Amino acid sequence: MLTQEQLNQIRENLEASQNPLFFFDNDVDGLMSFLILRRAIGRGKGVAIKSFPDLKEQYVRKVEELNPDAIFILDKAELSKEFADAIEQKGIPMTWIDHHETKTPKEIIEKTSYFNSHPSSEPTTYIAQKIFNRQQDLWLAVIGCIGDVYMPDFAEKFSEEYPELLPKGIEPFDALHSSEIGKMVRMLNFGLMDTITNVVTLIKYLFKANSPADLLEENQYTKQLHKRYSQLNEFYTKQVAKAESKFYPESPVLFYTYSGNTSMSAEISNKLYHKHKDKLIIVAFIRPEKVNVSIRGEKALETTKKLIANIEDATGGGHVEATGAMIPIDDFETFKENIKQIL
Ligand SMILES: [Mn+2]
Repeated sequence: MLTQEQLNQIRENLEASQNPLFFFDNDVDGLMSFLILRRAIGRGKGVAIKSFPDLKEQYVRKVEELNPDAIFILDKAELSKEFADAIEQKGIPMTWIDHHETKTPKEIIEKTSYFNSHPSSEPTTYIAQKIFNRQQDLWLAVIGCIGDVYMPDFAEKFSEEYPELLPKGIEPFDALHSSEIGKMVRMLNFGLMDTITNVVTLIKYLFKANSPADLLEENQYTKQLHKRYSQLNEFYTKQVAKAESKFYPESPVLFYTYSGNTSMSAEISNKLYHKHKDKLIIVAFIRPEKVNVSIRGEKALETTKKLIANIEDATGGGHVEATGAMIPIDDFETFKENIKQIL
């Protein structure tokens, strides 16, 4: 975990900025880190990063449009040289807060104030909450941490107040799959998979929301979120059932491919891993040009590195038990061959 001094430094960087711009990873941990910091200082704009694996040059346009005096990058493992160079030239200070192992070269990292909790790897949300320790944001911090399968020390306090949302003593992986907090994580992850207009509306609502009930209750502000959740939850449930129907119980690998309008490999693979803890789970979303893969298992990171080693344009990484990878479609056969090889 970061030291108190490092947390103070981030706080100083935040408070020194009149017009901060936050780039956050497009998932619940990224979103909650942003919300917690934004709510604490009461100013700033947020943009979800959709480029993978790094924050790419295309986002320089956002910087030019919003003209911030400081940039904060949240929960993103990699930063592209093009983006870092362009921002350096503009003279805008960058603060980068993350918890993943990074492959970004040192000379690029040094263009930023870099804070990383790796290898203990507490989620970015956890770091964000520890900067200001605001009790009114505790519920958002719990959602963000559980989204990254991490049980924070402040969960106990939350469980005392909301035992029906997060039973005391529950394991984080079980919390993600069988508690109301887990449902809220999926609601927000699915809410992020919506049109930009709807995502902006959701984020603005969350600037002011006071408690879990403000999300769980259907009202004029949460109507779209609930609608999106039930649509995507149906798709998700179907994909999980389909994956299980194609699965040989004696095989150590559960490999599943799907396509459609929405990529939700992280959610599907999390669920499958929860139900089949002893297997290696590989879920692949096929796009016309590339395949997005989520891998779960005891040795997911080690296996991911092996599976993409001989594929030049593939990228992949993440945590010990949970990774993501991108494979060009032309190399997908090689990737499948590699799966057979490791069996
Ligand atoms: Mn994260």
